[in-house]
Amino acid sequence: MEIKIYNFKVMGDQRGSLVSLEGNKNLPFEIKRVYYIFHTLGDVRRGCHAHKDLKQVLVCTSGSCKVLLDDGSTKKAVILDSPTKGLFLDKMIWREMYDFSPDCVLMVLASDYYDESDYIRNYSEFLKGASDDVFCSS
Ligand code: T46
Repeated sequence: MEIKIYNFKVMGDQRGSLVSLEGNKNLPFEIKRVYYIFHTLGDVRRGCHAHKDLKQVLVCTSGSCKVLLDDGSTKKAVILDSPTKGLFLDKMIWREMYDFSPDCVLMVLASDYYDESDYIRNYSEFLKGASDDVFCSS
């Protein structure tokens, strides 16, 4: 599984720093939704699901957290600890976010509106879908 991290261009001057995110420019899709996760307790795991179609980019605008990515055959963990880094989460990737620092603000840019029917919240169901995906693309 390839992990795609975007290193955003920082526009800085003596006043501080600025990052600009634009759909279909420095992000790989049109942005239809933005949400952010904050005040998360350090010992909880969030996510624990996959999406059938949704694509997202995760940016830790403050603090840090870890993200486990699982494509059904490989698992990789990534630390997000900079507002200049964006982690691409493709469809059909099981994700778990954990080890949130107290000041963590995790901003998520999403390719579509909220739709509960796009979630796969059962790991066995995800594995079946992931292996179907492999079968279809071979
Ligand atoms: C994901 C990871 C990275 C909404 O009403 N609208 C929304 O846009 C979202 C994202 C959530 N909700 C509701 C659904 C639940 O009642 O907010 C509640 C918490 O959502 P959830 O338990 O799905 O949150 P996480 O942190 O487990 O997962 C979220 C996203 O849902 C998910 O798409 O990939 O962050």
